[in-house]
Amino acid sequence: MLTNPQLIRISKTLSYHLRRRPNAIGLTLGPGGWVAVDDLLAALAHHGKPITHAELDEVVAWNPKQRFTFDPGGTRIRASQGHSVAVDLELAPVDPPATLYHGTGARTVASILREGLRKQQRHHVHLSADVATARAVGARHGRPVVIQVDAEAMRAAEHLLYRSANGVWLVDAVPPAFLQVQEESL
Ligand code: HQG
Repeated sequence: MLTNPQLIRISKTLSYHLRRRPNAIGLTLGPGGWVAVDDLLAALAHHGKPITHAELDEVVAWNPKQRFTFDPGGTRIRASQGHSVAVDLELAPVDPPATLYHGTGARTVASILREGLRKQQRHHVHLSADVATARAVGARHGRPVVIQVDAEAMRAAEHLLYRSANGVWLVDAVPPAFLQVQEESL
């Protein structure tokens, strides 16, 4: 059994290499962002960050945002979202609920309303299905402000929206016309 600090530390290592810097430990993400579990464990061991298969299983099951997914056979693993390396997650576009939410820090709101939501370092703009999650995401960037996204209108305008295995909504960009700041955020 891993302790909480160990779970967090391993989780951060996995996020880093499965989303941002696979090549730092000699890995290449395959189609869909998948890597063989055996390759991942060998690469981590080779770079002084050894974990056992059982520990990997424990971290994947524990992760509060279910950030990592095994394929059905359990031989491959990937991060469900949040990548900054070029990767095609091979997700199919899904019809979104009428409204989605984006949480951000108060100081970026003006820029977002002017330019729309941009993906910055990540591969997609991340949207949440509920206000509470959006607020928690926003709080990582200062005083949180929740912005409503008219997902229904985006879909009608042929924008493609995707949902990751762990329920995060992903889109290329959101133009300002589809954005509205939640009144109670102000
Ligand atoms: C902001 C976490 C100025 C955007 C969470 C955000 C999420 C703009 C920041 C996931 C802008 C990017 C993603 C514009 C967007 N002008 N600022 N035009 N457009 N921004 O971390 O959405 O822990 O890349 O509002 O749960 O905060 O990684 O994205 O503040 O799902 O698993 O640019 O990260 O998941 O920041 O978070 P991020 P995010 P994990």
